[in-house]
Amino acid sequence: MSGEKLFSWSKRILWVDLGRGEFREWHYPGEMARMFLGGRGFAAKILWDYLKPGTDPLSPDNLFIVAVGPLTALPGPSTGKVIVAAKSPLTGGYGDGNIGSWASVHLRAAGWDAIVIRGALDKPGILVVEDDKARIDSAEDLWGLDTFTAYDKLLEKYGKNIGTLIIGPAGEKLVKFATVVAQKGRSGGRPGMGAVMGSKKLKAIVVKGTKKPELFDPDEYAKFAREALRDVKNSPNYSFWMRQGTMATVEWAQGASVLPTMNFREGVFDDYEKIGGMYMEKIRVALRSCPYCAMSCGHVIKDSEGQEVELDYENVAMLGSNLGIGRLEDVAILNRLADYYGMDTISLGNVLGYALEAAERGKLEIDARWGEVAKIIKLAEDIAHRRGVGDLLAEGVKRVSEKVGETWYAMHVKGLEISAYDCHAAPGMALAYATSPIGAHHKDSWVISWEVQHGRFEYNREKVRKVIELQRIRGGFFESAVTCRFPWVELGIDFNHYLRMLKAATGLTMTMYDVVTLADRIYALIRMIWVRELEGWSIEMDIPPERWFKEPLTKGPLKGAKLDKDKFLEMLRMYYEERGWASNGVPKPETLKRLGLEDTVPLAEKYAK
Ligand code: PTT
Ligand code: SF4
Repeated sequence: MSGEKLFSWSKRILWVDLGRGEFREWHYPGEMARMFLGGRGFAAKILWDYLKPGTDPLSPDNLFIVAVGPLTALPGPSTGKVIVAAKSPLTGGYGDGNIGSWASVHLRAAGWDAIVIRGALDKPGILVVEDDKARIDSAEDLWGLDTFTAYDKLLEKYGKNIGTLIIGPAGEKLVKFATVVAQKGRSGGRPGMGAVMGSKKLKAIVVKGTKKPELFDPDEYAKFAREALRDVKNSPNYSFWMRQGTMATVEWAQGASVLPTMNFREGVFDDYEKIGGMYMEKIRVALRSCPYCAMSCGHVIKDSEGQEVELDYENVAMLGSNLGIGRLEDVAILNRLADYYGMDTISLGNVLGYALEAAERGKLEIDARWGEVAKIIKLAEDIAHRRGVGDLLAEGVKRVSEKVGETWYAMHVKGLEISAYDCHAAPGMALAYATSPIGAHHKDSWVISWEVQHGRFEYNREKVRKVIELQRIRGGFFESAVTCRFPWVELGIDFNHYLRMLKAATGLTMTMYDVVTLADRIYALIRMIWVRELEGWSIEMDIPPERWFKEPLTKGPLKGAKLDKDKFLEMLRMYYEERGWASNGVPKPETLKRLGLEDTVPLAEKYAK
């Protein structure tokens, strides 16, 4: 099996041991590609097989994984994406993120499907991968620099035609929600992937490749890619998308009463128009995108300090309405600083929101109140540098709330902060957050728009199935094929385009049944990683924040709305049933066997109840 030829996959993974200065090429078995596809699937498989159980996420033994998939960086719709993954220092469980980056293109061109990095350097360094060769260069001159300056210096040193993954001061200082920044304004790895790089003293990864992936049927692939791209351009949503991208969600979220406001107290914000897509359109100065994208969504404005910033809905909602800041140019400063220092905007918005609320309640001493831009900016900088109270806030909202002693308004699941959709009146979205494989993130199941249209106050099996359907396609397929999901999500191109492109690229025929099996396998494996790393599991891990059950909305058309705990628990039980997991949320041994995950069965036998 290991001698078998594969198409599109290079079948090569680069293993790097930073401590020993060793570089090893691993020809993984073809079975791994068929069972896990790439990206998140590979990351989960590698972490399950090779991460020592109980590893401290910030110790040299953690594995930092960079992975592409069989559709990554092929000429097709929005394919320039890469996954970063590791055991998360924020949650203690599985963590990953998806970044638009030239590193994706160069990794494919260098002929690697993934890089797995173990160990730690004594002094700051850069992992440089040039086609088959890898080495460590010194980063002593870059350590301490923000990601924008470091990016410019890397281009100066290695040339413009490279892919980069960089950390900023937040990653160096082990801020628990530090991200990896690809190029100015593209950042990912919410659950502290930047801190894992920082703990390894790895300032950056630079990749340069000159080859091309070999495809099963290049002509067929080109034909299918052209057809998909034609549908992107012909989508009725295309022109509005090009005007506002994800920023249109501000107005939508306000209309649906889900715009996070004042630490998710409310779902409407009086000044929403001042931070919305319509306003952004008027002051936009540029449009940027990830590599290989024909539907660019990086809308750039000038912030209050005159600096250019690429905006997205999540960033603007979490650093705007959630903090009571109603001026887009001010919000943009916080967005820029998060990219500049390498911190996750969503977690930053949450931890700042929590701090402002705790201060208002007299539980935390900080010199800032809702909407006080300059003071909030100072706090954000203190977090990045772990100065003063910033050192505590850098630990993330779960740990901060435990220290403060008020946890019911700490907005997280499993330690990962909630992204920008309030769920007082959205039990389906609350379930999506509760069961996301990395903690509260919308990326696996953005069920909220469907839910708002199809009965938001219902707690039923149809909704549970919708959450799972989206998790399978978004979290299972797109994260493992590693290509942007927006052409499908936002422009509605037919999902079959992807299956056709995959077949032509790899020769692998995948039906929807195979997609479901793949996704369920990856989900079950990730859950088993959590079970192993946490030494057990409790249903409490899948419960959304208490605020949504306890305290109703006090404003807007949905005033009085809150979640019903009993009904939510009933939905969670349905979710476990649909997935073939036991009533405590651990996959049942028979489910794991059916998915081909036999080596996880003994652990499930111990913990599934
Ligand atoms: C993603 C999360 C998101 S999801 C946003 S905005 W979004 C935030 N972006 C941040 C940012 O910017 N800077 C920063 N310092 N922190 C940030 N944290 C937040 O991170 C992103 C786009 C977006 S914009 C989305 S939805 C889609 N996400 C995809 C995904 O997850 N998978 C996939 N196959 N395709 C996707 N396409 C879209 O990509 P995380 P990016 Mg980001 C600046 O990383 O950890 O996955 O969390 O990567 O290159 O900026 O593209 O309204
Ligand atoms: Fe990147 Fe946006 Fe294009 Fe997706 S749609 S590849 S996130 S620019």
